[in-house]
Amino acid sequence: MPLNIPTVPLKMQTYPETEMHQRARDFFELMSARHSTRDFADKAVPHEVIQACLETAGRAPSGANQQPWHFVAVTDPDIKHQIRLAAEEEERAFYAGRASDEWLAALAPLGTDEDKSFIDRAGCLIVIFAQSYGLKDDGGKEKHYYVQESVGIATGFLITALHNAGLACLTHTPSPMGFLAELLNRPKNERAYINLVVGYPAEDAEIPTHALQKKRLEEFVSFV
Ligand code: IYR
Repeated sequence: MPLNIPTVPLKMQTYPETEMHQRARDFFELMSARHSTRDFADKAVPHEVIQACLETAGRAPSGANQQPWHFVAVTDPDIKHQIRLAAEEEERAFYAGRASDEWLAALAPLGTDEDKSFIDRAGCLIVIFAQSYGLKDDGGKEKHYYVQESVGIATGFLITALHNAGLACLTHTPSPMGFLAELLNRPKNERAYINLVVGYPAEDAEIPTHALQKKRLEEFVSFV
């Protein structure tokens, strides 16, 4: 279909149907084994692997292709520790009253609490920022579209890429998260979106059995 804009051919691999089935099932198996964990090994993660996974995140679709995201990969133990301390301060307030009883009840099967010592252990934090608007070279603002959706999709790409590479992660969202932009000196157009804790899983890493309770396809899909 000719478009009246500059174009290039879409170079995308397609497969015979039997191969499609196999690939779809294999990918399901791979992703079914992905779970958030808080049990990380105290071990550095290879920089090149993090970089390649971030490249993958950067290939996510976004509103008007504006790519309204920024990722800060933190491996410096001192900065990680500062982030841990600031996060624990918010989490203490959260568990001591900021969270509603209904919220705490929903979290009960996960066994979470204000202890975020895994931030010190995990090799890397990838702090994901959403750019509510863009900053033009002349200092002006550029409106961004579908920011939350775009950054959410890029985060999904990243989590998938990390799992594919054999790294575990946890989507940590202390609330409020303003301290992350402050500690990492991010510009005023950026809001922290998720603190993604990344690392090798500990040898004895566990997950709550609750995590295995996934909805059956019929419960979350309709075919029309
Ligand atoms: N931020 C808190 C609470 C928390 C909230 C949700 I929603 C979770 O899925 C898990 C935890 C914490 O990290 O402990």
